[in-house]
Amino acid sequence: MTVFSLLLMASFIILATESSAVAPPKPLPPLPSPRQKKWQEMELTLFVHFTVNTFTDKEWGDGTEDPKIFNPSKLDVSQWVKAAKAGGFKLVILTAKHHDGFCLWPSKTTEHSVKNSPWKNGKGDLVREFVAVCRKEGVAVGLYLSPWDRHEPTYGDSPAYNAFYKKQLTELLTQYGPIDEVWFDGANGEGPNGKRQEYDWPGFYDTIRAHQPDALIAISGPDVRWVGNEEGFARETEWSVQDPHPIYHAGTKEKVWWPAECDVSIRPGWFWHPSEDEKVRTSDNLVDLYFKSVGRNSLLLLNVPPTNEGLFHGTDVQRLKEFKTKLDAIFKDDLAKGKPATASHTRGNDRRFGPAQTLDGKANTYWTTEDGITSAWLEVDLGQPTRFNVAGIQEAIELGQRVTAYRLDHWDGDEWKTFAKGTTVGRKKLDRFEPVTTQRVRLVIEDARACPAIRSFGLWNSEQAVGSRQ
Ligand code: FUL
Repeated sequence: MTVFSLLLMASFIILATESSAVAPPKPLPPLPSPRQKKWQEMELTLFVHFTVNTFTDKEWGDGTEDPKIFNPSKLDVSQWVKAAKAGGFKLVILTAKHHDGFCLWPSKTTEHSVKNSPWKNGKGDLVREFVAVCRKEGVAVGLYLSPWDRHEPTYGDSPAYNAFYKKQLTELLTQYGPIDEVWFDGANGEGPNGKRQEYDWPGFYDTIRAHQPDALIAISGPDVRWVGNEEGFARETEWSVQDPHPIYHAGTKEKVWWPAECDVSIRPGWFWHPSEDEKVRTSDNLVDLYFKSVGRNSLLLLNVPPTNEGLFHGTDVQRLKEFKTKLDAIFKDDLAKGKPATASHTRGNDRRFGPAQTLDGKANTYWTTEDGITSAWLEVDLGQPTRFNVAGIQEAIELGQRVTAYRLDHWDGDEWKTFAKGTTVGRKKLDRFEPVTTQRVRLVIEDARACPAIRSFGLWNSEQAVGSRQ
C-alpha cells in the first residue's frame, strides 16, 4: 500500500466518522426569538415610575395636573442607574408617560410635558438623559408609554387618539437611538367623552417594528407576557409555551413563545410616597422574590420610584445593594460544578451530549438523550458527603421548553430519597428545601414533551448567605 492510498483511506475514515456524528435534537417549537432569548438571560430588570404623581403623592394622576409641579431639585439619572447596576439589574424601564398623560420628554404632540415645567427651565428632556446614562453604564433601555391617557382630549375618539399615540411612539423610537423594550400597560379607562378607546394594537406594533425591529414589546404585546399579578411571583408551573393571545398574536394559530415577567414595586405604591419610606421591601424579601420569579422561568421587574428630589431614596439604594450581595453569596459556590456525572441515557453515547455538559458552567452545552426518550436521569457524584439546600436546573431553551415533570433524589446509603419535585423548568428553575447532606444526587426527568435537553444543574448552600425570610 502506498503512502498516498493510506492517506486516502485515512481521510475517508475521518469523513465517514464525521458524517455519522450524532446530530443534536431537532428544536421543538415554539422557540424564543433572539430578542426574547437575550432578554431572558438578563433575569433582573428595573422599573422607574416617575411623573407628576411623584409631586402630588398620588398613584394615578387625572391629567389635570399643572406641569409646573414637576420640579425635581436634585434629579440625577446616573444615581438611579448605578443603584440598579449595583443590584444586578440589566435593563431599566422608565415611565416616559403614565396614565396622567404628562410626557417626560418635550413631545411635539402635546403641551402636557416637561417643556412647560420649571425643571431645567423647560429645556430638559428626561428620556434623553435616561437613555444616555443607560448606554454609558451598559444597561439596556426600556420605555413605558401608557396607552391610557387621561389628559389628551382625543382619548376615546379612537382613530384620532391612535394617530396621536403613534406619533408619540414614533418620537420615542426615532429620537433616542436603540430602545430595547416598549412596555404597554393594559389599563384602558374611559375617555373624557365617556367613550371607550379602541387601541390599534397592530398599528402600534407595526410602528415599533418599523423603527426598532429589535425592541421587545411587553405585556400588551407579543414578546413578553404579564404573569398575572403585581406581587412579583410566578406560578410553580410557568410555561413560556403559550396559546396565542387573540389580540397580541392576532393571526397566529400555533402555540407561541411568550415568557412571563413578574412586576412588583419595592414599596407598596408604584410612585414615591413619603409615608412609604419605612415600607421598603427588605433584601431577604427581594431574594425570596428572585426565587419565585427568576427561579420559576420568569423575569423580575422590580420598581424603584425616585423621590420628588429626583433621586432613589437611600433605603431603596441600600436594599438593592444588599440584595445583590446576598444573591452573590448564595450562588458563589456551585457544589456540583465540574463533578463527575453519569446518566441513564446519552444521545448516541456522544460525550458532546453527555451529563458532564450540565456541570461545565457553559451556556451553550447541554445533556440530552436519543429522540423519543422522555424520562431519564443524571447523577452527580459530589466526591464526599456535602450539605446543600438549593438546586437549580436550566433547559437549553433554544431547543424549546421540554420538561414537564422532574424530581431530585439523593442516595442515603440504602436507597434513593426524593427531596424536591417540580413540573416545568424552562430558562431557570430553582428549588429550595431543607438541607440535604449526601454524596450522590440524581436529577430525574420524569416526563417531557420530547427528549430533555438540560443546559445546567447546580447545587448550593444558602444557609450562611440569607437571614430569616420576611
Ligand atoms: C398598572 C398601572 O395602573 C400602575 O400605575 C403601574 O404603572 C403598573 C406597572 O401597571 O397597570
